[in-house]
Order: sequence, then structure tokens, then C-alpha cells
Amino acid sequence: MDRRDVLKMGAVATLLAKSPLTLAKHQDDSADVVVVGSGGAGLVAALTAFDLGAKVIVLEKMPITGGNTQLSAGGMNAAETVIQKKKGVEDNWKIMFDDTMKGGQNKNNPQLVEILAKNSSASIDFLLSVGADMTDLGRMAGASVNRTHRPVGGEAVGHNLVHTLRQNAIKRNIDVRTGSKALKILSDKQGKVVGIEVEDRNGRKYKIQAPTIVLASGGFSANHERVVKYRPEYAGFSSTNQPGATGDGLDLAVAVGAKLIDMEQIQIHPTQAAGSKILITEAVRGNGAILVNREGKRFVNELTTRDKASAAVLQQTGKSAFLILDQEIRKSLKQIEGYYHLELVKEGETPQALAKACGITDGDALAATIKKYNEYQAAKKDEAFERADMPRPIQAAKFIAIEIRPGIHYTMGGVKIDTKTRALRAKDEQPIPGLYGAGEVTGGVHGANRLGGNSISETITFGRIAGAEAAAYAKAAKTAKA
Ligand code: MEZ
Repeated sequence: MDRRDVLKMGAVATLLAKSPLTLAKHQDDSADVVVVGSGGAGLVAALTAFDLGAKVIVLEKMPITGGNTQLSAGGMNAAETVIQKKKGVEDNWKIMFDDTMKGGQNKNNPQLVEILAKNSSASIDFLLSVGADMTDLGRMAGASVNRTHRPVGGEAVGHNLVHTLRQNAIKRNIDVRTGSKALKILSDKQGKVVGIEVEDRNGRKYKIQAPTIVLASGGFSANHERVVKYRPEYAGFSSTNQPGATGDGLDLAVAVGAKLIDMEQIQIHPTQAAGSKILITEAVRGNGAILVNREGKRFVNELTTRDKASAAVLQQTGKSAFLILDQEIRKSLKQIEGYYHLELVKEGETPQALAKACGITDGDALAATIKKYNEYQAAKKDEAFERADMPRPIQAAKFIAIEIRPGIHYTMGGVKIDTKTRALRAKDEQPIPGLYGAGEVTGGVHGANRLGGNSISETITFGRIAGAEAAAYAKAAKTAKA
């Protein structure tokens, strides 16, 4: 166990110790806002609603908080931020909007994308204000400029973010209930939300009366059966997600008449470490790595969108490929140390030695590929694949390889929402009174393909909106009753 694991366990222990209701026996209860899910979207919605005066209960079916956000590696996309300004990066919301629409094959809901891009800078300000570290900047595939914000040194964003949000929830004494599964959204004859039925960690069922529910329960990438139902060709692919990402929130929403959209839009990430469930962050390519096939040759623009990069990997011998990098790229991104720790890395003093170590069949071809790439990098022009950004050459021995193959990473589809994050009914696309959604449980923001770094961006921005809208709705409902 390394120091980071110990720190993570410490954070979990602190949370359990300081959240008295986590271990309490639950009885029928009431709240203004119930948040289902405790990843980025859920915790941000909870903090926002709480700070607006709402009584908030967060339900998390897993034993710990954090959802998939906890595993998030690459960072958060945002345009026109204080961090970009400090680093002299010119960007604006419209470029982020255009990149996102293009990445999503223009199947995204443009109104939601506009919200994502326009609010992203304020979402970075929000995170900085609550103590998150977003001071390093990188680039993810499909982005025109460096707009992916992450902790200093290129640390993974997830544990920093979740730790910060947890600490904020603890500080406010927000009622966060782990091991608590939402069973059913309760509504009245008019279809208005009136509460939720819950099963606690001991199998005991109880009800919480509440005028609003924020669904922030994530996607379904870890539910293989459900994935294959929509995309039979992904049978046998493993997932990069935490095991709780099963899509139960979708069933809760459908049971009260919500509309689902884009369910067949399921993203496979090109670089899951071969033979494991571990995601190798896109930031490795963003910081300079190339992709080569088993024959030692490049075959794709490494910074193209994930749909295209994954499709290209699947066409190579053995349906896998190798990330090739060097010690300078390693130094630029702390996350790479984690891959050493997990023994996913092969090294060689020369490209030929590296090829031998990792199973690339033609070491001279690999040497020629690296040499050619370095020439393109020096000339700032990739004549082979038109890669737009080549921040570093690959020349500092030892050379490094990580074998990768595509893995199920993200479900773009989900509950249809409007610009206020209200869940819409299937029958007439009108809002279901009191039901909100934020993050991966919803559909529409990413269209046919999500850009790396846009998930955290979505969870923070739409989590803030959902928290504020739900708090306002609950307040108005209370006033109307009084
Ligand atoms: O947003 C993501 O999914 C992401 C940045 C993943 C990664 O490769 O790190």
C-alpha cells in the first residue's frame, strides 16, 4: 500500500467517523432535497442546495462516497478560466462549444452544450473556492487548446476533487448516507415528486418525504448486460468504471415516466491497460505519447476523438496497441508513477530493447517510427496523421511502453433534461415536477461521443444548477404550503 492509498483510506475513515447517520438506523424522515448519488454531480448539488438553505439528504448505495468521479483521471475542461489566463492560454466558451459539438458528431443538445461551456469558468472558480486544486493545465483529445484543469504536476483529478467535496460536506454536516439504495421515487396523483423509498445497509426500508429529488446516480458502463443490450458488439469488453455504475437511476426515472435519450451512445475509451480494468489517462497522449501497433508503427492521430481512436486500435493486430513515451513525458505527469506502481509499464534503453520487452515484433520499425515522430515534432507538423499538438519529443531513455486496448468508459445517453436540469416526461417532454438530473445519468450533453475532460465539467456545472433549482423549487413548495 503506498502513501496515497493510506491517505485515501484516511479520508474514508474520516468521513465515516464524522457522518453519524452513515451508521445510524434509518427511520422515516423528511428533507427539502434528496440527492441520489455521491459522485461529483451529487456532492456539488448537495453543497449548492445546502448553501441555499435547503435540508439535504444524500443517498449513496455503495459503501463509500465518490462514485465514478473518484476514479476520474484526466481533468476538467473549462474555457476562459483564471488558470488559463495566468498561463497565457487563449480560449473562449465558443471554441469549447464548437469542440464539444464536433466531438459529439453534432448529436449533442446545443442548449446544454452552451450551458456547459459558458458556465465552465465559473465552475472552476467554484471548485477553487471550496479548496480543490485545478492549477495544472493539459489537453485532451478533440480540444483545440489546453483547457483540461487538474491538480498540480498532472495528478489525477478524481481523488483530489472527491476529497475536497467530501470535506466540504463534512464541514457543513450534510446528511450523507452510504450503503443506502434508492428503491422508488414517490409521486402524487398529479405526478409531482413527494419523496423516495430507501433501503439501508441492513436491508431495512424507509421513506423520506421530499418535494425534490436530484438524480446524480451516474451511468451504466459497469452493467455489462445493459451495455450489450444497446451495443451487442461490446460483448466481452471490460469497463473502466467503478462497480456501482449500473444505471439504477435510469430505472427510477423511467418508473415515474421520464424520457431516456441516446441510450445506444456508449463510449469505449481507447486506452484501458490490456488485461486490466485500469484506465490509462488520455493525458499521457496529451503530454506527448504516441500510439503504435504490434508491428511498431503509428496508425492514428493520437489526439483524435475517442470514437475514432478506439476504432483504429480495434483494427490493429490483436485489437490492442502500445502507448510509447519517455522519461520526460513521465516527469510531466504524476499519474504515470501510478502505472509503474501497478506494474503496467515496460521499459528499454533503446526502442529495440523496449520492443523486445513489451512484445512489439519489429524493434527497428519502432525506432524508425519514434525518429520520424521526433522530426515531425521538431518541425511542428505531423505529416503522417496531422496531430495538432506534439508538446515533447520521445527521446529520453529509458523508453516506456504500456499495452492498451479499448474499454467501456462512458454512457452518453440517459434521462432527458431541460436547461434547468428538470427531468422531462416521455409522453409530452414536460418537466416532472420536483425531479432533476445531473451528470452521467442524464443524456444530451455529449451527443455521440464525449470529449475527455467534459465529464467532470458536466458534473460540476450541472450539479450546481440542479442543486440551485431543486433548492428554489423546494422553497417555493414550502411557501405555497404555508
Ligand atoms: O473525461 C475523461 O473520461 C478522461 C479525461 C479520461 C482520461 O483519459 O483521463
